[in-house]
Amino acid sequence: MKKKVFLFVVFFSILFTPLIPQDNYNTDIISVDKNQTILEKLWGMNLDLLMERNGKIFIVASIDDLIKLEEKNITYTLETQNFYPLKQENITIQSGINGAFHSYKEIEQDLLAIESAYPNLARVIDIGDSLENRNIYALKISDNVQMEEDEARVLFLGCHHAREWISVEVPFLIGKYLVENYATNSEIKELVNRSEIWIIPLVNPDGLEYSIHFYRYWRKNMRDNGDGSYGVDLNRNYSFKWGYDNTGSSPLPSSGVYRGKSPFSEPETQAIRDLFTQKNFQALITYHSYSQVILYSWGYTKEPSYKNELLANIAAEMSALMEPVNGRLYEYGQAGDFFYLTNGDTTDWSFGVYGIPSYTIELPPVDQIYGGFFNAEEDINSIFNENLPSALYLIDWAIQQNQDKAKGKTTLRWQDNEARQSLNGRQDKAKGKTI
Ligand code: 0X9
Ligand code: CA
Ligand code: CA
Ligand code: ZN
Repeated sequence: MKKKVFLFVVFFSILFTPLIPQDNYNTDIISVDKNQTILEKLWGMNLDLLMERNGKIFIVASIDDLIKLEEKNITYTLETQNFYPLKQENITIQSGINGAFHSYKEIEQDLLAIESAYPNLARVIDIGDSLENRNIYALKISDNVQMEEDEARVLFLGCHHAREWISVEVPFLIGKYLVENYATNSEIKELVNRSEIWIIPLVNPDGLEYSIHFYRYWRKNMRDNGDGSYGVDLNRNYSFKWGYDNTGSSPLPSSGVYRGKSPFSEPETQAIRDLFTQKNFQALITYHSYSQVILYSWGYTKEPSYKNELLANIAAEMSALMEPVNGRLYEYGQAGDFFYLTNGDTTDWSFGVYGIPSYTIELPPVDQIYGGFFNAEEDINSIFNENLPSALYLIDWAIQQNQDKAKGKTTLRWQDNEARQSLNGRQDKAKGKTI
């Protein structure tokens, strides 16, 4: 087969690769010899082709894929063990390697640049170290940023999952936008003056580096599980209902949704937990990709939470503000009711323990047919643009909460808003969607 044809196969396999097979999270990396016969047999099998190296094709394969390969008499070699983490000293910092997306060093540099350009508004805080000793950075944005004031606090998180590169960019760009527009935009000035906005664009720096330099589809952190497998799913490692069942997370270290040995076993989730003990956040958004949806608790059960109406109403407002920007509709709904169950995720913990509105925003594309985890560099800005109004809305909501609390009021701002009435239809539409 000609190289072009092979690239074609790779391209379409990537396009049609299921993101996380719903009932089979386990994948292995295997290799098959690259020759005419095998290439022809592989055609149309919908495999997740990873790369070509030394005359072999590497494939990310589920158990079902392995069975299919065996049925077609294709011999393969298990390679998972060989995909151990790169030693840190072997990683060369090449800023261009993941293009316009940020690497660890690039986000570090750009956060520090924001801090030095806006010393009164922005402060970079190292909130903890990853397993491989990278810093987990938070960018705090507020007036009198060196002081701790009695202000609303909102948290934006990115990149729990290594391969979801766009989820670094959106919270980072929100922070950048706030400081750059502070002087000229009175609305932004007001929001920044009355709140503390905390941005942690890269919760999983080790995983991101591994995804950039070695294996694009990496999801978890880089924990050596001691059985030849690597990685804990950081979005299954929070303590609320941790390990509630084996559907919402897995006890198996090799699983893509491995929950870890114990709640908060990972330094990356510990860093978030510890920040919460110091700062009383009023709301949070954690960015993931892909699916183009807004999700809220519960994720561990289909039962609605005790604040379901509030969570749904804020989600409706956010969705309504996002759609006009580029015409992309973010459906919304209760996480556990929407795609699949999760336990030990960020939002069930922050909502379950602290009672604050907490959202998972799955950024575009809406479907793997439109690229899955591979967002075009050219789309970074439009995705940020449509996410900005929802972020500002949540900050504003938190400010109102703070103010109402101070005045002893109980009325919530969203209850006055008529816009949500027109949105009630959206929720039904959102339900029933499956990954
Ligand atoms: O599975 C996850 O952790 C999130 N999706 S992703 O494809 N980015 O991995 C979704 C978490 C939201 N919770 C539920 N859907 N229950
Ligand atoms: Ca450190
Ligand atoms: Ca302040
Ligand atoms: Zn994710």
